[in-house]
Amino acid sequence: GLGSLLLSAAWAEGLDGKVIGFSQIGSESGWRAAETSVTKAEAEARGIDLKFADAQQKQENQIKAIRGFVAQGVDAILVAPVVATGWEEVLTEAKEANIPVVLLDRGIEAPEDLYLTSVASDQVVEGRVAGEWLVAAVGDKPCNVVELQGTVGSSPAINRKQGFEEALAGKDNLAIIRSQTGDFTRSKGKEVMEGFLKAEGGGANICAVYAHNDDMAVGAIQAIKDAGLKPGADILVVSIDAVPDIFSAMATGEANATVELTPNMAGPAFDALQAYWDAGTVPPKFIITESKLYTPTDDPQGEYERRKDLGY
Ligand code: GZL
Repeated sequence: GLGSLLLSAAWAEGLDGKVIGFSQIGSESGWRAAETSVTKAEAEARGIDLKFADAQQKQENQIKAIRGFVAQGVDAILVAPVVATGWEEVLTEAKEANIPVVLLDRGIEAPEDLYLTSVASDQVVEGRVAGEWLVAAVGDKPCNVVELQGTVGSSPAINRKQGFEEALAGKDNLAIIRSQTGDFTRSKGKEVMEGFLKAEGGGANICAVYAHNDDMAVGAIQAIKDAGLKPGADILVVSIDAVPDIFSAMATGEANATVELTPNMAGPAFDALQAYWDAGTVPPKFIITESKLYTPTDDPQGEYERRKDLGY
């Protein structure tokens, strides 16, 4: 009858007309820019009215944006939390307003009832996959590694460091001799790598650089070339994200390995919200996306082509 027809129409309606706020960190990296464009496309495809707020990598701007979404009475809030701490107060305000929160691509240290679910990779696994690749690549040769960390206090920086160190544990031919944040950006990654090269005999003492994201690796590659060395050969380059430009570097032998991070965290987030609203389905607290290793033997040119139009 008409009732069931309306019900099925409502079901089919899905998220059409829903107003969802998105507190995005900024556009510090190519990967972040791709996440933003993919999220907007996913929202568009579902008829969602997405309210977008760019925080220029400042937590206080994210907190302001979330407060604004609560005041607006949005239906849900997506947050990519720039750092792991300091969220309890504002997320409690969202909870008290009965607005579900979904975390994207980074985790937080807070009671789990403050968010409906979190869509992210297992960042410890990412660091471990990167480390295991380097261990296999160097065999028993001595190898001094320098590390470009992500944003201080962010879950990826903490977890990717932990995973990499786990992979190197017990391998006494490998040592992390310098480690500093490049804040996930190309320019800072280049600047910090320049400092490492100067401090280590122009790079003669450095066998590999591990960057917590490809953008810092691309910056480091430039610094290595400026120092007259061959990235990918004199100094191995391993990083995370699988952005198009790291595949270009692989195609010219200037990068050696990356661990893929999908920019599409919003798709699973929107699906979880739809099931929650339509059927009361409570999602798992953590929706983990895949981490896949890519090296120059994996058709880097083809991988570049597949990714170049996703908004990186
Ligand atoms: C990881 C994500 C990181 C990317 C960087 O999930 O938060 O933030 O690896 C980005 O490129 O800056």
